[in-house]
Amino acid sequence: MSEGAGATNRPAGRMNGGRALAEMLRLAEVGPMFGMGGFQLLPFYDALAQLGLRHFLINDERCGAFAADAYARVTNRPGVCDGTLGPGATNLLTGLIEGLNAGTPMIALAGDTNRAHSWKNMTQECRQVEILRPAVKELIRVEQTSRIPELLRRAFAVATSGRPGPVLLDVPEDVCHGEHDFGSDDFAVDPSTLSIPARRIRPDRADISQAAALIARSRRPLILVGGGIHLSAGYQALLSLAEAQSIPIAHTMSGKGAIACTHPLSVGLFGRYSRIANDLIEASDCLLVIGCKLGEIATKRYALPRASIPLIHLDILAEEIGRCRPAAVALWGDAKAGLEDLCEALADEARRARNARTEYIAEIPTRIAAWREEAAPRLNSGERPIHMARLCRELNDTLPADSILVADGGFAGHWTGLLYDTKSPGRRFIPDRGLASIGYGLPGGIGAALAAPATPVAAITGDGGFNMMLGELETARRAGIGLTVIVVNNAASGYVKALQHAMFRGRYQSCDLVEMDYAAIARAMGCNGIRVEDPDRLGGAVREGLAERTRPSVIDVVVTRDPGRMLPAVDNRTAEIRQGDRIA
Ligand SMILES: Cc1ncc(C[n+]2csc(CCOP(=O)(O)OP(=O)(O)O)c2C)c(N)n1
Ligand SMILES: [Mg+2]
Repeated sequence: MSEGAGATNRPAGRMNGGRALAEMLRLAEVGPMFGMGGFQLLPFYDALAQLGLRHFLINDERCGAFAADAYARVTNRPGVCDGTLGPGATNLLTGLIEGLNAGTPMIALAGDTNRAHSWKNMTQECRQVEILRPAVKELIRVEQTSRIPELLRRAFAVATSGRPGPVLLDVPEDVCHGEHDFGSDDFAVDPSTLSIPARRIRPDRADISQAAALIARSRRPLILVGGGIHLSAGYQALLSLAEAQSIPIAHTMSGKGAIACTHPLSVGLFGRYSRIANDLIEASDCLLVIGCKLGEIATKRYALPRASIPLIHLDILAEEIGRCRPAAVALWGDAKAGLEDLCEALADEARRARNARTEYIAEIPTRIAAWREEAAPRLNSGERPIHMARLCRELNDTLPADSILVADGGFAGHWTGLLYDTKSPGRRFIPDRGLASIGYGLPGGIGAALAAPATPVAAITGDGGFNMMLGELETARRAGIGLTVIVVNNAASGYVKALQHAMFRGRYQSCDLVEMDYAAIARAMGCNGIRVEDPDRLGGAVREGLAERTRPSVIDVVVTRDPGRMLPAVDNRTAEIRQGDRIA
């Protein structure tokens, strides 16, 4: 193990478990942490104060986990969150599963009962270890104060290796409050485990040759990229392969930013909603799937791609390959490493390949232009209530190239997934597609804004998702961040309402919300609040929000209430589309 930068900075001597936790996190140079205290972890909180580490009280531990997840996605360093015994720990659950499914490196701490009294109906006690275990990549129960540094070291190694994920340290009260004489060697930190990607593996050479041969033979190859490209930071390798071989790139919601959406080889989102990418998939003769699970949304509920199209599947998790579609060639390895190897294996072919694919590549601007023309009335719509496509276009026009957009689970994520354009490669569009919970937008925006204080950060969320998390506006204000929250106000649990419209002939149940003025609510909470009903005012409102650097802004956007016009396009789960519905 490398000595690391912190080697001279290690503590030694008698200290309690909470202090040992905080010292290790200090040495690991973690960023701001998110949690809510309780008796069990108070020595940890005390140590945070003494060491001057940043920790934010959050109003719901789920939000702490969401904020830590977004922090990690922006910085590539593990996000840290904590919850106290019982309800604090169980509230972490949803956020941890988001991180588990999305491959986000996270360290979570949960206080647990004093073992002298466990199972005697202690207040807040529950079987939290069993509840949380399947929600994380590894759950480590800490049984001795003396082992805290070692097990936290293990937590970082697990969180950042392979497909990254959250690791939970379950810390009994007596372990946290108990003391031990530590030596400075106990606090060794392995710097190579503190950020992702940690330790790359390369696919097998023979498999690379096979994949290269398949690509070389193909006339219409297409790259389908998922969130794994961000975890691997494989942007340059992806671009090199695509440009050298003339292979267009389509992305999932999580994979957006693999290549700038504005790049000529980007064909946009594929799956449930698509501009031109689904058509290109259907016409392809070789699909190269990179860091992508090919789950329900990416495959339009397993309708895409046709089984006859050979598929090369590159993934860091061997068991993910072929799960939903058999792979003609399985490449087990890191995305960047695998793309570099493919690029090298195909280098001699590059000129011939580009020549052979000239007509294929020339189709793309034509197809995009046709799509743009067809979509123009929506993208430029002046209608009131505001059209979602117009909102997305205004975001494209207004958000600077280096800005980050966090997108919540409802229409906010699906519409921007389809229509929002990143202008440079990188993780600048952050949707919570791991578990697709609503409510991620605001806390995710907090995590992203704290991770990139100099960067313009906006979060787009539904009104339902915002209602769920309203309390975190207080957190955002207390943190003094210039986060811009865009509320897609359709006075409904809109996706549900749209599905009830399409599938149940408008028999609506439990999908309407009270019409609220979220700008007024924001102002009452000491934030900037702007309500926008006129689409021509959207750009100015977003610019005003971004200009606020020390307090959050809420832009309440009144969008369509008509459930027949809410979906970005036909959702192929709905069998029936009625006359008058817009099917994008
Ligand atoms: C925690 C959670 N509950 C339920 C759902 C199912 N769901 C998906 S979209 C949606 C509608 C959410 O309403 P809102 O946040 O207002 O977004 P809208 O669809 O109206 O844009 C719901 C309930 C979910 N994804 N997450
Ligand atoms: Mg809504």
